[in-house]
Formats: sequence, C-alpha cells, structure tokens
Amino acid sequence: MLYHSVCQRSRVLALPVGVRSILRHHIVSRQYSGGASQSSLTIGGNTYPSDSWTNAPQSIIAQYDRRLHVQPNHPLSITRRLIESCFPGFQHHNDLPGVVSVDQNFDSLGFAADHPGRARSDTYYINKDTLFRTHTTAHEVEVFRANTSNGYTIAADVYRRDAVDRTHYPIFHQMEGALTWDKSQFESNDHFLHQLQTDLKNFKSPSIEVQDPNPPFHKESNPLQEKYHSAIEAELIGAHLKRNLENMAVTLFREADKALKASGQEAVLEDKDPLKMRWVEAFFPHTSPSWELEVWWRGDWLEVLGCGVIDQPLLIRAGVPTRMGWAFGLGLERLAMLLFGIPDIRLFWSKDARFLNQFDESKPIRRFQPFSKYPAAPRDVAFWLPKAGPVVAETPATTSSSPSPAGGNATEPTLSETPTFHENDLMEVVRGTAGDSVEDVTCIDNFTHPKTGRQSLCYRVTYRSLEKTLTNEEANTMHEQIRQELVSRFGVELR
Ligand code: FA5
Ligand code: MG
Repeated sequence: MLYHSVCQRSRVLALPVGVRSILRHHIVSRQYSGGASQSSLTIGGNTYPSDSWTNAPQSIIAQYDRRLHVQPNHPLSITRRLIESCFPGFQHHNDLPGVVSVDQNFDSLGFAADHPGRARSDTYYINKDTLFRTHTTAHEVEVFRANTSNGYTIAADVYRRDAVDRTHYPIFHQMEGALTWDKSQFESNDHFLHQLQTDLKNFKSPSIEVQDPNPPFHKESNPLQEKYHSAIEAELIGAHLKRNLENMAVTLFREADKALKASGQEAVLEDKDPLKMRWVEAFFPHTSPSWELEVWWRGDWLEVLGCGVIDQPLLIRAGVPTRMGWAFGLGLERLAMLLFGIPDIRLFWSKDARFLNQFDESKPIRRFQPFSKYPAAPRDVAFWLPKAGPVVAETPATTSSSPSPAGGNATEPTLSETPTFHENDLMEVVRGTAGDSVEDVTCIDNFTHPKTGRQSLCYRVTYRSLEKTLTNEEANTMHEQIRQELVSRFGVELR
C-alpha cells in the first residue's frame, strides 16, 4: 500500500546524473520510432521537418482530424452547442487547426521558460518550434488580434502526454471562452464600471449551492494586476466571470438531471448530496486573479474549468490594449461524461453504432445506456530501471490541482529535474502497442533495493476492450510486446 501511494505521487522517475547521459542518447535515438526516425511528418496534409524534439507518435497523428467536437450528433458536439447557447452574442470558432507554434502555445501567453508543461514528457512536439496544442488558449492572442467580437468561444481538440485511465486520453477537447470590454468605447471609466454593475444586477442567482470563500484577489496567492487594473475593475470583472460560469454549469446540470429522471435510473444513481459547486484559487500564466470551478459529482470534487481576469500584457501584445476582460477554459469530455453519464473517456472515440446511435442533437439529452461490459484482463509488468539509485523529481499526480501542460495549479511550478524516464513514456508504449484495448495503467509497486539502491517498478495494465471480449492470447500478445518495447527503448531489466 505504501509503495502504491509513493508511486502514485511520484510520476516523474528520473535517473542519477551518471546514467542520464547514456540513457538520454538511448532515448533520443530510439525512443520515438514513430517520429524522430523519419526526417519529416505529414499531419493534416502539411509536412513538417522532424528533429531531436519530435515525439508525436503515429497513433496520435492518425487521430488528428477526427474533429469529434463538430461531428453531428456526437455527444461532444451536443455538449459544445449547449455551452455555446449559454453565451448569446459570442462568436464561436470551431475550426482552428491543432498544429501550432511553441510561441502560440506557450511564449505568447507568458509561460516561463522552465514551465513543466513545455517538457517533452508532457507535450507532443512535431519539432522544436511546432507542437500539438495543449490547450485552446493557444489561439487567444490571434483571436484577440482579429478583434471581431467582444465575446468568443473556441472549441477544439487538445493533446497531452498523460496517464492511461478512464478519465484520461491523450487527445481531449477544450472550450475557451472570453469576454472583453473596449474601454475606449465608454464615455468615462465610471460608465464602464456602471455597465459591469448593471450586468451583475441582471444575473439570476444560481439555483444550487456555490461555495466561494475566496477574496476577489489576494496580494500573495491570487494577485490583482496592480499596474493595469484598479481593485474595483478586477473585482467586478471577476464577479461577472463567476456568475456567467455558474449559470452555464447550472444549465448543464439541469439537463443532466432531466436526462437522469427520464432514464428511470434516478433512484440507483443519484447522489444523496444535492448538487453543489465551489471556487478554488488557481494559477495560470495568462490570467490573474485566477480560479478553478469544481463540481460535486458522485462523492468527489471534479475540476471542470480554469478561468480568470485576462493578463493585460497579453491583450497589449495582441494589439488591443484598451480591452479588458475575462477568459475561461473547460474540458468538454468532463462535462459530457457528467451530462450523458458516459463512464469511460475512450467511448468518445468509438465508431461503434451501439455508441453513436444513442445520441441525437434534435432531441432532449438522454442518458447513455452501456451496451455491454466485457471482462477485464489484468497483466503486471515489473522491471528494474537501468542503474542504481533513484532520483524522483516531485511532480505530483494528475489530481485536480496538479501542474499541467497549461498551468492550473495554485503556485507557479518549476522543473526541478530534467527527467529521462517518465511514467508518461511507459503510457506511450502501452498506447502505441495496445491502443484503446487498455482501460487503465496503475503503478502497484515501487521498490528500491536496500543494498544496491536499484529501483524496481511494477505496473498493472488492465486490458479491456469496449467492443469485444479479448481472448487470453490477445492480451498476452499485447503484453509481451509492451514488455519487449520497454527493454528495447529504455534498457530496463524485466523481473
Ligand atoms: C488550461 O488548460 C487553461 N488554459 C484554462 C484557462 C483558459 C484558464 C483561460 C484561464 C483562462 P487546465 O490544464 O486546468 O487549464 O485545463 C482546463 C480544463 O480542461 C480542466 O479544468 C479540465 O476540465 C480539462 N482537462 C484538463 N486535463 C484533462 C484531461 N487529461 N482529460 C480531460 N480533461 C482535462
Ligand atoms: Mg486545471
């Protein structure tokens, strides 16, 4: 149990300096056979030169262009449209391409040079200057620069190297939303403030409990942008943001509730606790003050979005210095899972008619009816890391407040180590080999030999197809392939 929790917490497994250079060479030359071994990559009809940063595997490239968020009758598209309807008058951008520059994804948003989101362990690079966007915020500067509306949303596929389990998939969908006011259009600052106050008075108060113990901003933990915003401006913009998002969440919950009642499953599934939400302080390089909204769902707090008052230098860089306002970024899968009762994130990618035929955008939301649950086939793989003495860089697990390729935790993170073997590398091997036949990968043992100092890890890979029963032989074949890949890519010694 103890090993289990240590393992859960320590997701970055770095190696001692002595072996690092050897292994790094090993990794650069052999790890990413899907990318770096070719001199170029073709993605969505465009060709990009590859280099030592390339780590985007064919399994990801092959899924590019599925565009689930605009596929008619797809649950992600239905969820997107429902959220769009909560922001009347906004422009909706749903076609922005997923290959972006490092500048768009990080630099233009003020990400520090050593932000962990930039690491190759977390982000899919096409080459050193080009990557698969890790968040829809990558398009904020260009959309602000175009300056065609006060409010907008951007829905799109985003890509992150991450864990394998029922709520994580290397491609998911986000929706960005922003509203700004052009202060040069107001007669005076008082007129601008008056407008915000009038809007605020007109908001209905949400019909469910909202916990918000946070001050409008906090000198240390959630600062006001003192150089650009007055206290009252930050306070009113923050309140405007929160009321908009609370109302959006209530709209979704109401639909989810109706669907649950119509399904007749209410008595079995409904929480004893009434619905509630809470605001927690957060950190994003591109907003300040910042918060995350969490909802109480099946006995736990689930983070659904990050948001805040837009970083004024970002708006200045975008050529709209007189604008001021708020932005948010939410996870479409998280909300769609909640809305339809979809239990496994892999299902969104299913081409199985038994899944797709359950959704109809012209009808009220209906709860998803699982068509079948096939048996799980768990297999363990245990191995020694190449040499003695673990160095564990403390990057916490993907909890609601962990660092992510787009910021999001309460304090600004820094990279303490450059890891050479990252748990995400193992996840990648599993995905590359077994794809959607794997439901979950969990570290079940992390052991350091007391005499030699060598580190041993054991992972449980749970094979379970969403579409058929896997035979023992099929599971064994995939598992053996994974074991061999781990040896050839990382030089581990199987136990
Ligand atoms: C961001 O990506 C920020 N760019 C959001 C933002 C935009 C903040 C604009 C401020 C202003 P974060 O990494 O927390 O933040 O992701 C935002 C949301 O995406 C999360 O709240 C969650 O709902 C969803 N999300 C994040 N990671 C995953 C994942 N691996 N799988 C599914 N959904 C995820
Ligand atoms: Mg977050």
